[in-house]
Amino acid sequence: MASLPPEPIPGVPTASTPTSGRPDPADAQPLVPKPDQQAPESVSPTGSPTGAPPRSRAQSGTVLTTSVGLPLRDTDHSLKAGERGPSLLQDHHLREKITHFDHERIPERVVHARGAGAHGTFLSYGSAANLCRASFLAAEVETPVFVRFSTVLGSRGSADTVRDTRGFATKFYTDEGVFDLVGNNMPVFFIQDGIKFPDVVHAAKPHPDREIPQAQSAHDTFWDFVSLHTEATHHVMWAMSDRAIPRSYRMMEGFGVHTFRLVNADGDTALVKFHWKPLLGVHSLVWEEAQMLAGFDPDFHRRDLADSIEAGAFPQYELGVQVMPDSEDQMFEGIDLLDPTKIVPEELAPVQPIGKLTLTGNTTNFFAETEQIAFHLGNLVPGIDVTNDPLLQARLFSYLDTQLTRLGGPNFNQLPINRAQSPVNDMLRDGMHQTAVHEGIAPYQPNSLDGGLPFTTGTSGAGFIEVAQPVSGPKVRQAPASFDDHFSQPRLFWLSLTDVEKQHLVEAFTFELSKCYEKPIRQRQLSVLANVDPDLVARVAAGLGMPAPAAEYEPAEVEPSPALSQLGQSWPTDGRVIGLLAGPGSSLTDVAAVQQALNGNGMTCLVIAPVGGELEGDGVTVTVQRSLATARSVELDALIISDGAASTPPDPRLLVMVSELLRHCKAIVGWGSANELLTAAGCPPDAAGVVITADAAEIAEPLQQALAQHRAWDRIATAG
Ligand code: HDE
Repeated sequence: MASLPPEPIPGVPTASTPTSGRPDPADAQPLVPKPDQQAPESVSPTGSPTGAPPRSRAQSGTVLTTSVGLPLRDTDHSLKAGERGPSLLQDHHLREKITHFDHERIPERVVHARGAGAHGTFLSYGSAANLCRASFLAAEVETPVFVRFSTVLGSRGSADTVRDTRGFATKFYTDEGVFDLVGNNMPVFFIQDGIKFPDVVHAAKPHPDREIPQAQSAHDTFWDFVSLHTEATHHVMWAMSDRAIPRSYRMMEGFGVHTFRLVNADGDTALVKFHWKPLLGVHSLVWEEAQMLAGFDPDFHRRDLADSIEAGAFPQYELGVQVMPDSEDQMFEGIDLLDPTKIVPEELAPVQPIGKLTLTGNTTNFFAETEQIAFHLGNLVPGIDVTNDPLLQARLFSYLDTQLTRLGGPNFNQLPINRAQSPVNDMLRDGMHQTAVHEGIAPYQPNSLDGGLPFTTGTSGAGFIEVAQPVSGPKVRQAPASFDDHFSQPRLFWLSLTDVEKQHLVEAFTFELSKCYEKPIRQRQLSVLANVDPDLVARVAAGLGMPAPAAEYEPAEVEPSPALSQLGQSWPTDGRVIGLLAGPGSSLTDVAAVQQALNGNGMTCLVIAPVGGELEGDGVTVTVQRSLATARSVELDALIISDGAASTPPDPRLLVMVSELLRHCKAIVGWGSANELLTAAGCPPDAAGVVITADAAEIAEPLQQALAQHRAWDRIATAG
């Protein structure tokens, strides 16, 4: 045991350990990348492999230079007229350094500004090959991808765990060009027509006068908008549910939201909805925990993603499609497939798996990759086409347009992270930040001077073909009558949840509406909820201390969809974060054995002790990863209390930790004297998800069982 090296602390900043002295130029070595990092593929701006190592875009050499390679003798003193004199205009290094710094920031995304990204691969099962001719969906094809997860409302520096929809955007670098699947973790959207997007975003963003609240929907303008646009009700139900506070990006579903049209090699079409299913299951935080995390660790989701990739617990998701016939009316079982506020319940059209995404690499440089990536719904490949969903149609315009401001010109697809990994031969020329060096003199079509290049694919069948969908009708600013049903699916969602999930939803509505100053807005939203369900509105109204209004419409007859609930199954425990409490009285042999067993099982076990440094004894050294000054319960999925870990009386910070874990329904296991700490913290002896064993060897099984359920929800009483 003593010969094993102590377990590392996740998130170590660099590949090599620094020295405590001042670095000596004589020892200069080129920078070594961290093993968990990946970089954009080395292709030219026009998609040709360069053969250069991915690191060739990083800085080279060991000497400080200007941006054009002039070696510099000093960078701490500006050039002055005498030691105490003013700076000289001729100091090029000063001006270059300051000028570049002055322009380091670019506009953040107008929505989805806060995000985290990772590299990975998509392995196609081939099961969609009969539906779709896209080459990347043929059997066994592996396609490099980059995924960016995001919140919607907050600014770039806002907290990760706010109540919000999450973006789940994937760029597939296929051999037929880039395909972007730009989805969310909720399958429906607030509005049915993209022309309202600026309005809903203006309502949801902070109030323009004081610019508060940040990254929140709990304010008057948001609820004003959604109570006046009742088509938002379905998305609002999802946003008030546990889906809006995911435990991890690794544990949330993704949805394409709109209906897409797939085309196979014979030209047959089908309507589909895309789904990402996380292999770890769909899991959420509880609201108090999410709020605490926003303060204790605003980077919680970003850190979780990076740390798990670093630890080799690679996040995985299956891509699946719900397949519906491409009928003339584009309806399925009475559901309008062009209405993005509607789902197709999985019980009516099962999600058929077509491939698996594995995230294997962290970014080398956040700005170059996560910030500069530019998604666009119009990045399609042959075999995948759009439908007439009016939300989707507006997005086709927006995603290209927004990059012109954000990335400063029309050549954003030449940024390394956006480059296609297949041949690019466009006739787009020049513009700000052009990095391709185009050859030839005839960028027009047809031409005879450049040998006719580039040729279109014509009728060869290799190119992208828009499905020749017939269109007709008068020019109108109107929605179809089928878009008028705003309440049946919110009701379907409500009725599909378990009692605990319903309770959380009621609490979320109550919290958010309580934050609205204006009573008429609260009243109006209660009237909307009355049309969803009488029990729901009664419970929210009770929490607000207001009378529950009567429904305007008869509640719709709907069949619940069990697939919408997150609970009731067992899930893998990979990448779960476990705190292991140790103290001067603990057997370090046991502590080290437990930590190594958990880490070996794909979890991350953090040793928590009264102070930092190392614990030594029994011939064993254990690195302390969190001291009581830095450890908080919200970072953990479960706590293990080793025998002898707590002093008598226990440190008050431990009592806080245990009581938070209990409130948040997290597993607590321990051995030996662990009971004493639990009793001191007021833990009932029969609390669900709490197990104390006689010795260390017995804790693995109860811990595994508890974690597989995610949380011990039986601990809370529900009204249901
Ligand atoms: Fe977006 N959306 N959106 N959106 N969206 C953007 O594009 C927009 C919508 C989504 O990680 C912007 O590059 C309009 C639905 C994600 O970089 C912008 C409409 C869904 C991301 C934009 C919608 C999404 C964005 C901001 C209504 C789920 C982050 C910066 C017509 C299916 C992508 C940017 C990333 C980002 C416009 C509605 C998902 C302004 C006009 C529905 C995941 O172009």
